[in-house]
Amino acid sequence: MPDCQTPDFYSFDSLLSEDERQVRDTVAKFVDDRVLPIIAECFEKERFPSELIPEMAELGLFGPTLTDYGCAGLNNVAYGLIMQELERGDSGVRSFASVQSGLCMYPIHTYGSDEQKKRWLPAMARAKAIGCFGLTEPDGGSDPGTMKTRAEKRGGDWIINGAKMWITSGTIADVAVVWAMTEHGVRGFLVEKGTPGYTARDIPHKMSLRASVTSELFFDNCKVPLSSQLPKAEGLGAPLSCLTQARYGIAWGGIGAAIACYREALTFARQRVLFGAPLSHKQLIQVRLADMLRRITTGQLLALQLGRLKDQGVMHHTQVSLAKWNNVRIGLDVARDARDLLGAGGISVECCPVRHMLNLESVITYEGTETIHQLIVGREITGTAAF
Ligand code: TGC
Ligand code: FAD
Repeated sequence: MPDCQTPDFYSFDSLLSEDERQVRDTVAKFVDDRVLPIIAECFEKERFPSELIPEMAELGLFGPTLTDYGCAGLNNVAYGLIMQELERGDSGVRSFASVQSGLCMYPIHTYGSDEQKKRWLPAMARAKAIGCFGLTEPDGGSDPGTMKTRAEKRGGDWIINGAKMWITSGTIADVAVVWAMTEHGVRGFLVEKGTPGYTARDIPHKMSLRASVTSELFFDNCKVPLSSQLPKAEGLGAPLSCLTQARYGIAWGGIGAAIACYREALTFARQRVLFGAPLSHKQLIQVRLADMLRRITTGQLLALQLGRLKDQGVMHHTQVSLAKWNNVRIGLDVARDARDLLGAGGISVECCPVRHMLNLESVITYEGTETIHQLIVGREITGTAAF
């Protein structure tokens, strides 16, 4: 019998290894026990639940696909399942893990010097050091190749000037992975909290990702040693390769959010009696639930195949674009429909769909907007960039 509850309509579970299932179930339990009881209040009070960070580190959720330096060396499917479960809890919790792993530990592991790796990676895996990733600028995030932040070599130092905006974990980060234009093109730098000329400030009044820290970073003649440059990162391709890691995780995360909303809508439809029968007996409600299940099922299988390609080392970043676009769209559409299906109660943060719906408005914008991913796929099809 196909499982419509979990949901696992196409025996997705049977396509996973025992290890992958175990990782997923461990994180699912963490989300059920530790995230779900507090997350609505965090969202309402605009508070990131930083008390969960040590436990997430204990579970090995930071840099889990990396090797050595205290990282677990899991495969990419297991990593995707972690992201799915975290986002079933909240996009803000998944965001924190994405940034720490895909946007900070990954570039240090891939582009860093031995000293940088030894200094930061074990600490970041244990969450003794928190990272943020500064690429987007106030004048426009979709076209990072035109960034205005500059790094200039002066004697034995780099001098950084500019600003970054909408940076997840900015004010709580011990180290910022900052991308700046130099005379030789884009380069990456590790800027430590407390460096003179570097400040961070939170962006308040967000109606989305309220359980996540989002900040602005300012660099005013910020002097960092030459050794703070990521030596192997040359050109825009380096930060874009980090985005590929985070976008991959988001493709799984969108399904996690959709699953949470679908389950709540299904429970409600069974319990709510209107016009003499449970809502779930009405044709139009069944169509809506079936449509949610259809979206989730296709998104699960797409994410899994993407993960298998990544594990085989043959995944292309345009495939990640298609999956990020598709699966975040699924999450957002399911969340909006579930919100409506719950009626007036659906506008309360006591029900999860409105929180997921609002969160996913950020997720569909960050890591490349939906339009940018459509244009990336369009370029792949036609060979012409139409950005
Ligand atoms: P383009 O010519 O396409 O690329 C320059 C070089 O990079 C290579 N490349 C990639 N490599 C790896 N992964 C990718 N995804 C890559 N995309 C491109 C490319 O092959 C080329 O290499 P080479 O050797 O030929 O030089 O560059 P472009 O300037 O035309 O840009 C194209 C475009 C629009 C796709 C790119 O700028 C883009 O992706 N824009 C969107 C920016 C974005 O997504 N920003 C996200 C900021 S971080 C964030 O949002 C974090 S949210 C965190 C959270 O989860 O909380
Ligand atoms: P713009 O680039 O100004 O785009 C505006 C609109 O124009 C969009 O609808 C876009 O799709 C559309 N558009 C753009 N180009 C084209 C085109 N060629 N044709 C047609 N339409 C186009 N960034 C980081 O670097 N690090 C982070 O940690 C981070 N965290 C974030 C957290 C949150 C909560 C949010 C909301 C954003 C975060 N971002 C982060 C920034 C995010 O990556 C950018 O918001 C995103 O890349 C879009 O940039 P923008 O907001 O400047 O929009």
